Amino acid sequence: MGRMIDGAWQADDGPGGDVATDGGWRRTPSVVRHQVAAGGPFPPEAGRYHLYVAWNCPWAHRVLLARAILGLEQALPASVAAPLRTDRGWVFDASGPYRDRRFGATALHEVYARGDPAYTGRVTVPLLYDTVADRLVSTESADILRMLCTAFLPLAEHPQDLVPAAALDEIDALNARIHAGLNNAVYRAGFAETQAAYDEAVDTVFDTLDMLEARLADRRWLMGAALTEPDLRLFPTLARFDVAYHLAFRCSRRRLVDYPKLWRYARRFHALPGVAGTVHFDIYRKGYFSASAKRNPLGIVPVAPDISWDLAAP
Ligand SMILES: N[C@@H](CCC(=O)N[C@@H](CS)C(=O)NCC(=O)O)C(=O)O
Repeated sequence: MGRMIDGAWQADDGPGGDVATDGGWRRTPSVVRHQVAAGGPFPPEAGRYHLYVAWNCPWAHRVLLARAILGLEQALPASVAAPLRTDRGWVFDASGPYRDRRFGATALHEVYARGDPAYTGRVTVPLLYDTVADRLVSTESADILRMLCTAFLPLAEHPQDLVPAAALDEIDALNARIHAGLNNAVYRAGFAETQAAYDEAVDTVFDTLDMLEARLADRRWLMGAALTEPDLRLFPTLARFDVAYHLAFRCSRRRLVDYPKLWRYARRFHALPGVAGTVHFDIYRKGYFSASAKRNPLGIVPVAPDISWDLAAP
C-alpha cells in the first residue's frame, strides 16, 4: 500500500504493517490531529481549508455526509482522489472529477509533503488541509467530523446541532460502540488472517447490527427524533454492507436488507437532501473487489446485488 518516511513516498509497507501476530488486524492510529477552533492557530474561516477524500473510503464518507447535510460545500471545498489506489497511493487525474482542485498535485503524498516536509506515516483520506498556514490539520475522520459539526457550524448554509451538549456523553458512547462493533469490525473480519480472528470479528459485527435493529424499534434516528452525529458514522458502513462487506469481507450471516428496521432507516438516511450525491455503490463494489494477492487474486468483481435504495423512504 505504501507510506511516507521523512516526507518521501515509499512504495512498500515495510515491517510492522497493520496485521498483529495473532492473525487479527489492527488499524494504524492517525498521527496528525490538530483542531480547527475559534481563537486557536487554526480558526474557522470560509475558504481557508481544503478537504481531500475518496468516494470509496467510509472514513472520508462520514465527513462528506456532514459537509453535505450542513451545507458546507462552499466554505470547505474538496478534492476527490481517483477511486483505485495505485503504487503511488491515492492519485489525481490532470483534469476531470478526480483532480486536485487546490494544488494540482498528481498524488496525495505530494500534499502531505507540502503540509509537513518531514511527514512519516500512512497517506490516508480524509485529510483536512489549511491552505493559509500551508499545513496538515487533521488526518483523523472522527475529529474532522466533529469539527464540521461544531467549529465549522457558523459557516454552514443548513446549520443544525448534530452534537447537542445535553446528549454528548451518550453520543460519544454510541460512537465508540458503532466504531468498535461495526465500522472497524467489518475490516477486522475482512482482513483477519486466522479463522479464530475472523470468527470473533464477524460475531461482533452481527451482535452490533442486532443491537442497532433493536434500538431502532421505537425511534426514527439513533438518538431519537433528531438526526445526530452517530447516524453519520453508521451510514457509510450500512451503504457498503450488501454491495461489498457481505461478500468481500465475509460478513455473510445476514444482509442489511434482512434487518427490517435498519434497512428502512438506511433508506430514510439515503433520502436526506445531499446524501445520495455522496453515495457510489459501483465504486464500492469495484474498490473492495479490486485485485489483491490475499483477498482477490484474480480480480474478478461480482455482479451487483439486485437491491434498490430508491424506494420512497417509509
Ligand atoms: N484513522 C483514519 C483512517 C482512514 C483510512 O484508513 N483511510 C483509508 C481509506 S478507507 C486510506 O486512505 N488508506 C491508505 C493507507 O492506509 O495507506 C480515519 O478514520 O480518518
